[in-house]
Amino acid sequence: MTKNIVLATGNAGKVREIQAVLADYDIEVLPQSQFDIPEAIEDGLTFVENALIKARHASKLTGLPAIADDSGIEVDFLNGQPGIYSSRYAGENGDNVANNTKLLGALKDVAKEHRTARFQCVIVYLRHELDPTPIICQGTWEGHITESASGTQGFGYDPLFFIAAQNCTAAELESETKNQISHRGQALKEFVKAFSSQNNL
Ligand code: ITT
Repeated sequence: MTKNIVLATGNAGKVREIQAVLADYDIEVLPQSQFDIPEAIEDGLTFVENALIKARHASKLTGLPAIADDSGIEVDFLNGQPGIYSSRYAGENGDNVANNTKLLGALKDVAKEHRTARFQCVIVYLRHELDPTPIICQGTWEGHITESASGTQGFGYDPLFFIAAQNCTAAELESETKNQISHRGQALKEFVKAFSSQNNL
């Protein structure tokens, strides 16, 4: 039987990617925009805490199982910032262009070998609001920050995130390729494994 799960994110880029990966499974992923859910207060200090907060909030308000994604980019030259604050790096409204402009400015004149960075993603699944054994999966994607934006696919920092193995930015990848290799793709693969075994699929 198809399982209805609320997807606890207001980020359209995440919704696209998570729905695309989970489309192959017997899971109906319902974006939280279909429900009248106010934003959760993300006051955790880790991706894990924030993902749990968002999943619990959505599950509480819908009565459904919930998946949440908390993710961000760690830049080594900036001692791991913006990290959990990635969406709010240039201000509370989460403006991608402003975030990218701020990041390029922070790395102005920094040599390529010092521009290393990685995307982190934590996916959390709760069977219900008070689930004491959440499924928690993590993915990491290594790259470096370019000196200018390139590409139109994806979202967020993708136009600045260069992956040596693909010789292009994440925003220049086909969405299927990004979903196979990205931090989110890796975390979702783990999630599918754990979810399948929990549900005897
Ligand atoms: P929700 O909390 O509603 O899920 P959000 O965008 O605020 O949406 P996060 O707090 O997890 O989510 O912040 C993640 C930010 O990290 C996101 O807004 C991007 O700026 C960046 N990010 C995460 N994954 C990314 C990806 O695959 N490509 C580009 N940027 C990404």
